[in-house]
Amino acid sequence: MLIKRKRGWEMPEHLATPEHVFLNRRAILAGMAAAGATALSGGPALAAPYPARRNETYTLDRPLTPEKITGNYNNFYEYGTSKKVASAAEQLKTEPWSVRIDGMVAKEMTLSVDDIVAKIGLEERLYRHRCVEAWSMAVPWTGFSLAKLVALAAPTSAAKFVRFETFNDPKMAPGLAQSWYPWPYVEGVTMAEAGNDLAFIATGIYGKALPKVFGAPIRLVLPWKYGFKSIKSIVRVSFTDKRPVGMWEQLQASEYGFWANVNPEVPHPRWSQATETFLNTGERVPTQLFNGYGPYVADLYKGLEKERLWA
Ligand SMILES: Nc1nc2c(c(=O)[nH]1)N[C@H]1C(S)=C(S)[C@@H](COP(=O)(O)O)O[C@H]1N2
Ligand SMILES: [Mo]
Repeated sequence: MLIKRKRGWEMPEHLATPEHVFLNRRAILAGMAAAGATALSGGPALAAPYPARRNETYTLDRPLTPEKITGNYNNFYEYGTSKKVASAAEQLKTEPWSVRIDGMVAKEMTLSVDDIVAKIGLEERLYRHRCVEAWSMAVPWTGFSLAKLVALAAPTSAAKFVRFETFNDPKMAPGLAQSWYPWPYVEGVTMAEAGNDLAFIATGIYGKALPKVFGAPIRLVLPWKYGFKSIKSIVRVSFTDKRPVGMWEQLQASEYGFWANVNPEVPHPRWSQATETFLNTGERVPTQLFNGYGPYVADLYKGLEKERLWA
């Protein structure tokens, strides 16, 4: 091969491919294709959605966590309570998959993930992720801002919240037969949160479509909130004037609330949130307010100080 594209998530963030270099490589590759070059093993892949161009707005203060770590340490309770659910999650059937958009919208609709991607397009972003259990990772998601999906859905002015729901088919996930959980997995955000550019819908990670265990084929990513808000394998997006009750809130409201913004100074009832264990290294590092995303999101919570914003 004449050109080997280095993968950004394999190197520290400061060494990752800057956007202009990436674009130049694409231009070179396109030029070679036009010239009839045959050396390209991935010819048609030039038109494929992965890897997507990186949006450099969001930068990391730590190295990316390799897939061999993040793909073997997951929370996906539909497949059990252990972190080793990757092989069980292979039962998830992602084709066909459709997402129902309903509630307070101009017109309810059902779209395939391919339709959504074709209409909106994809970009890559490097985000930190902080689980409420006090572990953390940093990963390259591919997807688009949730605001673009909201625009596509065209909610009416009566809508105040977006409610997300995961599939609920025990044939695809044995955990769903466990009746002590109030399935399906549900999560929600306010319309203002949904309109913040940081709120992201992921269809990919590590430069390819989401492996099943990460919540294929389409999931939410809210990096300033505890990880349980980032609902996986979404089948339904509803616009509503009632605050959604998430599955964890329904199960244990004293520990898991609606807002769940990361705050090192507000402990979970059973453990401190002051620090987190970085999955890469096992290193214990201080947790940051809003997981370090305060400059982007703190304004969302002005005037809401009486709410239980932190758990
Ligand atoms: N449907 C569904 N979504 C979910 C969960 C889950 O169990 N089911 N776990 C949540 C939690 S607690 C975390 S930390 C993240 C984990 O995402 P990851 O496995 O891709 O790292 O997914 C969140 N989304
Ligand atoms: Mo989590």
